[in-house]
Amino acid sequence: MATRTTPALNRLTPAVGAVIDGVQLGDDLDSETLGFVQKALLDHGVVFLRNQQASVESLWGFLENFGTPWKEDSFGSDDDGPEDVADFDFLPTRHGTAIWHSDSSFLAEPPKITLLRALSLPEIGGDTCWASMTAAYDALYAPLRAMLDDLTAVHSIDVPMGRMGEYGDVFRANFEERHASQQVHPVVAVHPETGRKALYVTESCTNRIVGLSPHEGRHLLAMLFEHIKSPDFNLRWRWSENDIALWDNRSVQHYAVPDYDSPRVVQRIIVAGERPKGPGG
Ligand SMILES: O=C(O)CCC(=O)C(=O)O
Ligand SMILES: [Fe+2]
Repeated sequence: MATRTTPALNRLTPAVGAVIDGVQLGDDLDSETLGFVQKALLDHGVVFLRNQQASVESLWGFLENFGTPWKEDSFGSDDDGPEDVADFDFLPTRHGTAIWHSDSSFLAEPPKITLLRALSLPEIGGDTCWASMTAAYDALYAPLRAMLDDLTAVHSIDVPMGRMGEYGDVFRANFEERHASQQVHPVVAVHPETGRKALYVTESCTNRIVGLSPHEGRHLLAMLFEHIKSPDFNLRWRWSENDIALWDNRSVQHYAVPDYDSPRVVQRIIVAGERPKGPGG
């Protein structure tokens, strides 16, 4: 039977983020409530739902409304199911995600959506920040936006893996069996559903702009990386157990603050995405 709810939405900042109350995520949402969540995600880039108790199977079923779910670390294996989603402690890998990024942008087809549920948290610390790449793009001077619209950039797994020390080597070995270590993506990606433009270069993975000299590219990227960190475009979420964050990697980036040294256990599921397209197609 479909679950009947009265959803309510509270925005966190003008640029990014909203809390949804009155919805228990799962595979039995009625179509109106599902549409409410889908629209909120498109409108606000990241949505938060508190006290979410649904089973992993049921969350997986919920995500099937958005596309094809994958387990958190598969980087595109063919036959994931909810039984593959293991509870994951971020403690050992926390420095790898303490840098602004959009998930796995080093893939040809990066995941479009990520779902994270906090299971067990440090007493303090371990907040996560999200920033709107649409707002960051819109805030740039028009001639600069026009220039960026025509550029592409190289995203490489080497940069984040280097930050993860010994864990990086294990990830890289598994990854390289299936994928090239770098991809070229547009600097400005057009969201396939909203048609809005968003900056799509990340401090985590983007190491070069195609066609620019090394010093031009380095300085342009440094300027953009500084720009997207502005508090004008971002929020900081203080987690409680059983919070779910659901975000759209095509319109936001995130940064996990590594200021904790006790276990921080989550469940994480991603939804397969498409190759990003620039304004020129
Ligand atoms: O630790 C976190 O809150 C988020 C880590 C991260 O970057 C991710 O799950 O994609
Ligand atoms: Fe991430």
